[in-house]
Amino acid sequence: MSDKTLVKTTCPRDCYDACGIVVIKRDGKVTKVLGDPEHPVARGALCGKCALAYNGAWRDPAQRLAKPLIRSGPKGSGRFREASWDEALGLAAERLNAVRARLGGAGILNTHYTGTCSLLAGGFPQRFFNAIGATEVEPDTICNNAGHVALRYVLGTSALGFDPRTARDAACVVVWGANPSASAPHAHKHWLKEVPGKVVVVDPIRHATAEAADLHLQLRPGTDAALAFTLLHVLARDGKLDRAFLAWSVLGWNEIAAQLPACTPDWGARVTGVPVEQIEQAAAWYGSGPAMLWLGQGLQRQPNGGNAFRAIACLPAATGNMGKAGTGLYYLNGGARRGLDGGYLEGAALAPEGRPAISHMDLAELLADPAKAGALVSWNMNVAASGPRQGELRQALAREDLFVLVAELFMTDTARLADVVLPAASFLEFDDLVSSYFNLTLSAQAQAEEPPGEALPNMEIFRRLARAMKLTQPALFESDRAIIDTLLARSGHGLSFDHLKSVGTATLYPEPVIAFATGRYPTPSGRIELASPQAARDGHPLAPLPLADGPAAAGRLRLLSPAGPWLMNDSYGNDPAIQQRLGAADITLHPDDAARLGLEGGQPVRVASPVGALTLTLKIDASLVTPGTAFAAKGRWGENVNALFDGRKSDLGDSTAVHGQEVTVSAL
Ligand SMILES: Nc1nc2c(c(=O)[nH]1)N[C@H]1C(S)=C(S)[C@@H](COP(=O)(O)OP(=O)(O)OC[C@H]3O[C@@H](n4cnc5c(=O)[nH]c(N)nc54)[C@H](O)[C@@H]3O)O[C@H]1N2
Ligand SMILES: Nc1nc2c(c(=O)[nH]1)N[C@H]1C(S)=C(S)[C@@H](COP(=O)(O)OP(=O)(O)OC[C@H]3O[C@@H](n4cnc5c(=O)[nH]c(N)nc54)[C@H](O)[C@@H]3O)O[C@H]1N2
Ligand code: SF4
Ligand SMILES: [Mo]
Repeated sequence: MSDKTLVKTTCPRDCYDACGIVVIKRDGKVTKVLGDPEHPVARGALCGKCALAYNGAWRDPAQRLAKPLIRSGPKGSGRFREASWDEALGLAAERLNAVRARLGGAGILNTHYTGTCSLLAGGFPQRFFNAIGATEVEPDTICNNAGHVALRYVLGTSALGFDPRTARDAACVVVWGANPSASAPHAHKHWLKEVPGKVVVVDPIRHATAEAADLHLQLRPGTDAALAFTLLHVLARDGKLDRAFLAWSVLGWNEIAAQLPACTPDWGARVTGVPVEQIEQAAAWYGSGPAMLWLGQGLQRQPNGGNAFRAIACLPAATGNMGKAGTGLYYLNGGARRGLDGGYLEGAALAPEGRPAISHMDLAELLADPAKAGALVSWNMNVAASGPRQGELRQALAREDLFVLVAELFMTDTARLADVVLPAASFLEFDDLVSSYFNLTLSAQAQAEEPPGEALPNMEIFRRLARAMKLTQPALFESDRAIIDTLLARSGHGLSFDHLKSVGTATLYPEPVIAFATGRYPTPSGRIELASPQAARDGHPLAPLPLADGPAAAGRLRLLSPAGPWLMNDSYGNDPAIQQRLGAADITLHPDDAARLGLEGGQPVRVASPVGALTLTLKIDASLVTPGTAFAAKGRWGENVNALFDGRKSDLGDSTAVHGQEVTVSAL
């Protein structure tokens, strides 16, 4: 009889769902990783990609890095020799300390992001980078910073969204520029299906969530602010404004109202491509309320994404769809909602005054400059796959005198360009905490097995690196368990880690929490600031404008490259079962565009931008995209869509405008 045990843990990927997991062990060895049937989100099933990867590449000894590696061939050759931790860390410490002596801590660039979003493995290494004053390559600039900056102007915070459970009281849920069918598979499959009211999706792509919705507004990319102003025009025309709410809780309605007469449904339909009847229907459902609004991250990765966010955020303010059951706006629910002390976790107090930070959009250029960049440390991130200007970035990473240190699970494109590669443990191999950015829960990540070979969790990697560099601040050496206990104690929920491990996930509040129920907002005026004096002081328009990007220049298409269902950012591209489902890297065009370009489905095409070119297989689909727009999902290994992205910034937060990229598509 074999001895079967179960370990409850949590998926720490950058995903709205934060699924509970059950790990099945037989005779001490992990045999299967499954969704936890008792977990309210997972309901017994992982998403397709994790079901494959956690039972595939992530537990495949042939794929996992198990020993520290030191480069033994030319840069980028992929030739490494195995080394002891002492030797690898000794070399890294010597090189990093030499850069500090020459350029100061700022000469060391720190890139990190969503490899794991568990709290310690995602946050503790920041103590090290704060202590040495490294240049922070601001993680959110490659993902969601425009939205953060926009919502901080409007609401004073971007991290206090609706509690998803309040959807039971909603007559309408609008999903605007998010694609739960890929990025939040369980919210798509269960939460949205169980919403009692109407579901409206606003997205240039007809993805599975749009397909399943009551109404899909398939607008042209970058026309969202114009659509929002048109909806406001209709709401005002039909007497659906909440005058009392506007008077008490909103600053700057006059600046918005003054712009509405021109934003007629005919105008809106013309610039957005959405038929008048659909605009009217969406306004009627949203305006009748109670209505909820989910602002996606894809939406703000546009040249005017910040303005779009500010414009859309006028909708709940104008209709009073805030501060009551079944209403609200959601972008992210941050750690502070769970009482998590991020400053303590990341060692904010260790940072020197004015620690430098740059945008990912500027990384390739900075890295190429020996007078400014002496070393790059990359952990939780495959920056050679996820960052813009991929060709230039990879060339800069291969610079002979740049020291590149990578902590990874796998030999990624970035690791291949490293001087030293440190093997990291996966989430199945150490204890941690996970906090969903959608649901108001807190979960345990529990160790289910030992890491392969000599791999170590990020925390221990950076404790050892700090020691090798002769750093002495005690916070750099605090133990995992002490940090977990302190975080839990400070959170004020009375949770012990042992209890959390036994239940997997704790629901922190028994009833739905209504955000902004007091009617006060953490803005300077205490109100929702549709007109933001702070934005004006920062050199931005006082209030949002009804902007719409025009169609792509003649001969070009607007390329959207958001998440697909089978990859998780730049992870899982090395899993054979996932590769099989993905097939060849592809791009989807509308049949009108394909016909105009003389192209046929299935043929290889050359996709080019001013910064790079790629060969992709052509797919043709009359409903997925509208004419003028192309779709190619992000996240492939090897050269990928980011070879085409020129690194343009959005209007706020020095953030990525990747979905504003225009490309040409031609026969090979
Ligand atoms: N074209 C295009 N590009 C995009 C986007 C887009 O929409 N279009 N989206 C952007 C967005 S939203 C984001 S967030 C970024 C994400 O970009 P990345 O952060 O680069 O992607 P991830 O796949 O989340 O994580 C990278 C690596 O972390 C590793 N990893 C996992 N767990 C651990 C661990 O415990 N320790 C260590 N050391 N490593 C670990 C994984 O093996 C993986 O290789 O990409 C951006 N790039
Ligand atoms: N399967 C899977 N899940 C993931 C990820 C993944 O890579 N794969 N990545 C994770 C990460 S890091 C993030 S940030 C989240 C992001 O998850 P989401 O918030 O869902 O954002 P995206 O998937 O990037 O893009 C969502 C939608 O934005 C749309 N969009 C693009 N331009 C515009 C526009 O101009 N207007 C409007 N209205 N919509 C537009 C795209 O067509 C896309 O359907 O997902 C997380 N979950
Ligand atoms: S990636 Fe998301 S959907 Fe998939 S298992 Fe993890 S939390 Fe669940
Ligand atoms: Mo992201």
